[in-house]
Amino acid sequence: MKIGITCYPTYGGSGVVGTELGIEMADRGHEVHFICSSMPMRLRPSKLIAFHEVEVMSYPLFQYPPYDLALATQMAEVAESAGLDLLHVHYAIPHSVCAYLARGMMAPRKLPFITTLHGTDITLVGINSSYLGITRFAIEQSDSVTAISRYLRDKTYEEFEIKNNIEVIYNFVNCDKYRRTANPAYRQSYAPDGEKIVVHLSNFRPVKRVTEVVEIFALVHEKVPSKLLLIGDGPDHAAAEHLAHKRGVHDHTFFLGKQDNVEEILGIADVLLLPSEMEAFGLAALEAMACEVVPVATRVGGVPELVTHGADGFLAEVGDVPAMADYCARLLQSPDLLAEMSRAARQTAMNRFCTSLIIPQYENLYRRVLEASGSAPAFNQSTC
Ligand code: GMT
Repeated sequence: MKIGITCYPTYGGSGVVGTELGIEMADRGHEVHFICSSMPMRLRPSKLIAFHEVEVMSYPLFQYPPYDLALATQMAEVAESAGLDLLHVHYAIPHSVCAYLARGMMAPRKLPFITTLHGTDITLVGINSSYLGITRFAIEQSDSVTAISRYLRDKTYEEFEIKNNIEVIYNFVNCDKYRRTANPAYRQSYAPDGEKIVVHLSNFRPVKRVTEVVEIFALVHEKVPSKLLLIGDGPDHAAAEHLAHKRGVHDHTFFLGKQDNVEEILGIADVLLLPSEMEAFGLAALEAMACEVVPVATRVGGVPELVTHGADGFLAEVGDVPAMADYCARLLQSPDLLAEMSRAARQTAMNRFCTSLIIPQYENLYRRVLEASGSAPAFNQSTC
C-alpha cells in the first residue's frame, strides 16, 4: 500500500505513534509518505519512507499564516504524485479537516482518510467552542476513525455526540527495540554508587504535573538512595528545576531534555513516574513497561486499560503525592517486588501492546477502508 501519514513532528505521543506506525509499515513493505510541518522526531527517511515538508508562505496581510491550507494542498499534491492509496492523520485538529479538503480536491479520484484520535484533540482542544463544530464535522466525514483507548472512544461519543463507529486500536511498542539496556556502564554513569533510578518522560506541559514528579522524588530520596532522570522539555521545565533546588534534590536530578533514543535511557531505570492529570493512554508508561520499568501513575483516562494496579504498576489519585512516593519507595526498597513487577510490566507490553499484535490491526483497517471506498489497493499479499 501507499500511505500518507500526517502527525505533529514535535515531542508528543501522537507524533511518536504516527512516526513509529509509518516506520513499522515501511518495515512490512508498504510505501509511506510523511506530510508534516517538519521532520518528525524519531523519523529517518529510507527507501520506503519519504518526508514531504509543508511550506507555509508568510505575507504581511496574514496575521496567522494559513498552515492548514498549505497542508491540505500538500496532501493532495503528494497523493497525486506518489499515487497514495489513503491518508492517515494523527490528532484530529487540524489534520482531519485538512485531509477532508485534500480528499475533496482529489475528486473524482478516491482518496479515503482515517483519523486517529489521541487525547487532547478531544479532551482539551476539541471540546473548546472554537474547534468543537469543525472537529465533530471532520470526525464524521472521516472514512474511518480510531481511538487509542476505550476511554477516549467513549469520551468522544459523549462529548461530540457523533454517530459513526470509532474503533479502538491501542498504542503499541516495539518490544525488540524497547527492552532492558544490558550495558551496566551506562547505568553507572547516572548512578555511580548503585543508586536506584527513577525516570519521567513527557513534554512538560501542565497536564503532566512535572513539579509533582520532583515532589514525589524528593520524598523517595529521603528513604532510598536514588537518582531522577527527566526526559523531555516544555513549559514546566523551569518550575521543575526550581523545585528540585528548593527540595534539595537538584544534585540527584538530571534534566536530559529531548532525546531521540529514549529506549536507551528507559532501559536503565527502575520506576517511571507519570502523575498526569489526564492521559488518554499513557504511551510513556507503555514504553517504560517494555523496558521492565514499573510505572507509578495516576488512575486517569485510559491508563487503567494499560496498567493493572498492584500487578504491573501502581495507580493513585491525581495529586496524591504521598501515595505515589510510597509506592515508588516500596518498589525501590524491595528487590523481590521490583523484580516481580518489572517482569509483569514487560509481559503486559509483549502480550497486549507489541507491534506484532497492533500493526496488523492497522493494516487490516487500511484494507477495509480501501475496499469500502472502492479503491484498488496496491497490495502485496506477502506483506499484508
Ligand atoms: O500527552 C500529550 O501532551 C501529548 C499528546 C499528543 O497527542 O501528542 O498525547 C496524547 O497521545 C498519546 C499517544 O496516543 C497518549 O499516550 C497520551 O496519553 C495522550 N495525552 C493525553 O491524553 C494528555
